[in-house]
Amino acid sequence: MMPYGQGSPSGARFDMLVVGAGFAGLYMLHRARRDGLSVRVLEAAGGVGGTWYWNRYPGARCDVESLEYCYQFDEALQQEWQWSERFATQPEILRYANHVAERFALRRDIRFDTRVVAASYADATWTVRTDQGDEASAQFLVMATGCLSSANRPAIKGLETFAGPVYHTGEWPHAEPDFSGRRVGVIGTGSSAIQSIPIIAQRAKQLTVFQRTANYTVPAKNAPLDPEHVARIKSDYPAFRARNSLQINAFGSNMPRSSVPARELTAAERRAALEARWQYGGLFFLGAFGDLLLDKAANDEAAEFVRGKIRGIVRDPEVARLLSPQQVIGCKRLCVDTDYYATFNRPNVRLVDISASGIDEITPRGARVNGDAFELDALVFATGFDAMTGTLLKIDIRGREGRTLREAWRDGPRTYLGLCIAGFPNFFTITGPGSPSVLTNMIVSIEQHVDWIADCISSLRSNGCTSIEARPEAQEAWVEHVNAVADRTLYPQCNSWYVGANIPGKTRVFMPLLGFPPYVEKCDEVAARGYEGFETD
Ligand code: NA7
Repeated sequence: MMPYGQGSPSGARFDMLVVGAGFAGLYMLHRARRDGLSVRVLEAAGGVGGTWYWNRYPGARCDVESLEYCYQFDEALQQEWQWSERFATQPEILRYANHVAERFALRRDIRFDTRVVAASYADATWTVRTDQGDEASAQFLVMATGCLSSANRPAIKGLETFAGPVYHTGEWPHAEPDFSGRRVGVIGTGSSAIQSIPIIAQRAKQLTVFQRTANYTVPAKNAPLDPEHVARIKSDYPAFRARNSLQINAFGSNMPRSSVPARELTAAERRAALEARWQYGGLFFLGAFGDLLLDKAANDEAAEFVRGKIRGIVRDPEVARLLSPQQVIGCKRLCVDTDYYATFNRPNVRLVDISASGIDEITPRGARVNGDAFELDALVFATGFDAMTGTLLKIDIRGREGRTLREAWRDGPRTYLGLCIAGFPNFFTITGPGSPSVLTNMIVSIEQHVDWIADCISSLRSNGCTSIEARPEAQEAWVEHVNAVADRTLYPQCNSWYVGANIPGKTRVFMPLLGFPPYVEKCDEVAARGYEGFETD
């Protein structure tokens, strides 16, 4: 058996156990340790970084600007770290995560290569079992397991017979596959596919893209960061952060969402607004109108604008038609790309429409669709994740009286504030379902959750309490609130991973909560009212 971190025996007891050493787990460890708690982090991977450890596929990059996609809890850290591009690449973000781990001496309290398989609560203690066959226990258990950390590997007939290598973008090998001279197939056209396809197309002899649903993507307009822009931001970084935290998605104050609804603009003004944001690049496109995600007519106009761009870029009209999405724009996560549509003008790239009935089967030499055979040497699944709940439900989590999380969430996830679950005392989820999480700059949401959890534990301790648990009625009201907010928007209309539609059999529920600023206000208010909606003991 391996020790838990340096010098700690297996089976040891801590104040807090944290599952995951991505950005959430790293900051939770730092903050809880600073508050005087004994903490251990258990991490399945061989290093820190979470999402950015696993998603090493070619072209992987963040779609939130690098000056915002980083911690703000330490002014010296945010001043000293130098980002090189507007949107950081995966290797640069992973270097940053390692820098943070080094700078705050975090590794000594992290046990790597250790997957948590079970966690159960009894006698005011959480006991966690790992795939290394040992256990540890703690008063508090914090799940920092990420929202997109369980790869979705669809069961396609014959897959096991394929003669070549099979990859998943979310579990990319450390040794970069060599696609030169190879015929590569990519399944999926979500964000991971849209980032990797232009690069794979440059490396492979031939690239075949199997598309089930066309997706909207806007240009990143990525570029090296201008030192003057960086200096301006860094001259008052806290003020920049404060402006961003007032945005609905907790980022993007440099190009805020318009407050003007589309119907109050002339046709020429609407087009100019969309064109300006297309040229600016990135997710800001969705902020062109105040009601872009509220009003179908406003949304239709933005969607048609993108389809017009596709027709202008892609030379073959039939390929342009197939690449043109028909659903509401933005209700599946908008993608941000570099040269995605133009890649389909390359002679070595072909698009296969599988919207009617999917891939019939994988054979040793390729894939068969509608009776047509496509010869392939390597297969890339860019098929996404069992988002937000997948990783939590894979672990056998048992709360009071042995009740399992799987049972508690049979009809979809139910939480109070996306932080706690009735029946699961002293158990916290960082960026859990029911919190703004994936609709925001994740690092901002992570810091807000970690600080809330740490403050909550400090408050419990100073009041002589040992446990906290969400009340069922507060949880029910919260679930209703999350749904009511989503139902006022166009978000629930698509078959997105936000509603779990990408996973066969998953209960359809809109999982994240829209609106960072009111959410923060609510969390602060709950705390100020002595943890309203919670039972403390
Ligand atoms: P996504 O966005 O979930 O995309 C997955 C893609 O894979 C999407 O095009 C899916 O089509 C497709 N897919 C999923 N299952 C299948 C099957 N069985 N057959 C064919 N195609 C399939 O995952 P990503 O990794 O690209 O991005 C995840 C997030 O990471 C992204 O939103 C950013 O926040 C960063 P569908 O649309 O379901 O028809």
